[in-house]
Amino acid sequence: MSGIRHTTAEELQHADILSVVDGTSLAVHIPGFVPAAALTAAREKLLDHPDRAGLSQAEEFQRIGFAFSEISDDASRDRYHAEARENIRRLRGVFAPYPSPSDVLRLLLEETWQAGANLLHLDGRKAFVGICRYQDKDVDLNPHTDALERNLPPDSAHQLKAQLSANIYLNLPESGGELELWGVEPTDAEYEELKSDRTWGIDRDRAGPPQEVFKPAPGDLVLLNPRQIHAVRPSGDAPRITLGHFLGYHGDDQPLVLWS
Ligand SMILES: O=C(O)CCC(=O)C(=O)O
Ligand SMILES: [Fe+2]
Repeated sequence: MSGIRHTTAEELQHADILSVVDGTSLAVHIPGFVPAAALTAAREKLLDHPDRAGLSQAEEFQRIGFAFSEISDDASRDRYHAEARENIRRLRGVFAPYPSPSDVLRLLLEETWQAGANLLHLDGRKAFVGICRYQDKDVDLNPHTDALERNLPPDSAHQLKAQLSANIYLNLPESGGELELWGVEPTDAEYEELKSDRTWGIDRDRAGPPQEVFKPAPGDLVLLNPRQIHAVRPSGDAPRITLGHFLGYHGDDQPLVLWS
C-alpha cells in the first residue's frame, strides 16, 4: 500500500512528484516549507483581510482570489482570467517583505521537474495560482475529487493526463483539520453515483474509511492527487488557512501547468 513520502524542499526530486502521479506515494510531505517568521507575519494579515469573501457556490468556504472551480459561464470565465494577475499580486503582497510561498513553490517546481513548470494558459489567457482558503470552525470539507475539465468550456480540447494538488498550510486548528486520503480514483460515472443527490462531494458514510489521516503542521507543504477521493475534517477551534495550487500533468517530459 502506498504511503506518505516525507522530504525537504532541498531534496525534492522529479521522481517524488512523479510518485504521486503514478500512485506509488499517496502524498509528498515537506515539513517547514514556509519559514516561521513569514508565517507569523502573514497569519496576522490573513485573519481579518478585507478581501476575504465566500466562494460563489458555497459561502461557508471563504477565500482570497477567484477559483477556477467558480467558473460557470462566459462572464465568470472572463472574470477569472481578468483578475488572475491582480490576485497573484494581492497574495504576494500579504507575504511581503517575505517571498510568497506560492512563488517559492513555482520556482521549486521549475527547478525540480525536468521540463519545468509554468502558469496554465487557456486560449492565450493566464491562470491565477495561489488561492488562500479558509475553513472556519465546524466547516466540513466533504470527501470529493477535483478535475480541471469540469470548468473548461464545453468545446475545450485541453485534457490533462493527471492532476496534482499542492497545499501550503498557514494556520491549523488545535483539534480537527486533518487531511483524509482514500487512495481511490473513481471514474466520472462512479463519482456521479457516489454523490447521489448531493450538489457537492460525497456523504462521509458512503465514502467508507480513508486509507490515511494526516494532520499537517503550519508551514508544511503537501502534494496529493486530487482525482483520488480526499477530504478535510472540520476545524475544531481556529480557522484552517491554506494556499491551494493545482498542477496539471501532460506527461513525464512536459512542463507542469499551475492554476488555482
Ligand atoms: O486543504 C487541504 O488539505 C486539501 C484541500 C483539497 O481539497 C485539495 O487539495 O484538493
Ligand atoms: Fe480537493
